[in-house]
Amino acid sequence: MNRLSPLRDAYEREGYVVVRKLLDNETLTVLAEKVMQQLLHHRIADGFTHRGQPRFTEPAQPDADLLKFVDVMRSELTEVLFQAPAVIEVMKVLLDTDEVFVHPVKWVRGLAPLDSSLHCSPGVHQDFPELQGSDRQITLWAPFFNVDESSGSLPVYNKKPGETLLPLELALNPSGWQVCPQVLGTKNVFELQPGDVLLFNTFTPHGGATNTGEGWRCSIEARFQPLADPLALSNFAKPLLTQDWQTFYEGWHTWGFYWKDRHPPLTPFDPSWEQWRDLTAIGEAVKGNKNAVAALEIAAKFGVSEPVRSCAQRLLESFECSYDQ
Ligand SMILES: O=C(O)CCC(=O)C(=O)O
Repeated sequence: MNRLSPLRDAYEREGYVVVRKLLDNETLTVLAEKVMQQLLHHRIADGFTHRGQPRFTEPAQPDADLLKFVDVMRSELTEVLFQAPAVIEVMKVLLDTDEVFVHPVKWVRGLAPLDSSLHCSPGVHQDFPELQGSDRQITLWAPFFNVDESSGSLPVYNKKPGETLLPLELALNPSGWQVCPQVLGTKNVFELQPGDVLLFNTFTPHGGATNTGEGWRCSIEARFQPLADPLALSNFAKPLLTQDWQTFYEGWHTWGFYWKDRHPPLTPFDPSWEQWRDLTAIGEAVKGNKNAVAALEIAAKFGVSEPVRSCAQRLLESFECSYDQ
């Protein structure tokens, strides 16, 4: 493996790197058309903006299901896109390994304009606590249509060399938390075209994209790691938005269950971090911190034990009462 690769040096130094024109254009175009078809079908786009993004139109009813791109995610082409030799070659260089593993779960996201009813943007976070397993995991983030800072390109932040987990604070975003702004290094945001990718390490802070344009920022993401590194079992448990892998892979010809006989050593998911978040949100809510509301909603729904769920629910209700007064 080429240890002196400039790409690898840049990745190791910054925690991220942009690679232009990496993804297969034909495959990406077919997937982008599927994204557009879904937006048109739901009547939340009506053509393209001058920047080349699907132009946003308000839905009759704001509904979170409009942000679920099941068909695109279930398409075998999403797998074809990331298993491509050119992509795997780059991963081999960045990971300094001959054997790369592509995580089975891929995400497709639509980020609606900031002032719209469907705007929903994850705050600045690190991937590791949710994904666990290998500390060398790489996230690949790629837009389906042109994107720049104002139309929602994903920001990545520098951090100090060797730093792993960064401190969190409560925030009113979909996860309820964000990395404390005071520990973040420089913010970096790139103008990207279809085919370009942003690659970053599992500890690299990223998120908080803002889309002040008129269009949808639509993106796809996948994760990669050395085959020999550990993988948390939760990454295999279930596909996103589909009941099980059998259903997910229905109709696939080549890549269905590609991981069955070739996957990293599996490790249990460590729930202590999620439990810490739920209990801290409860503790802060008791002290009257209204920034705990989003984290409480998650604790009320997904908390590990019934007392945690009901306690979070009661606190939420007490906040709602105090808002009413
Ligand atoms: O697309 C976004 O705005 C967030 C993406 C993200 O959090 C990720 O790729 O881990």
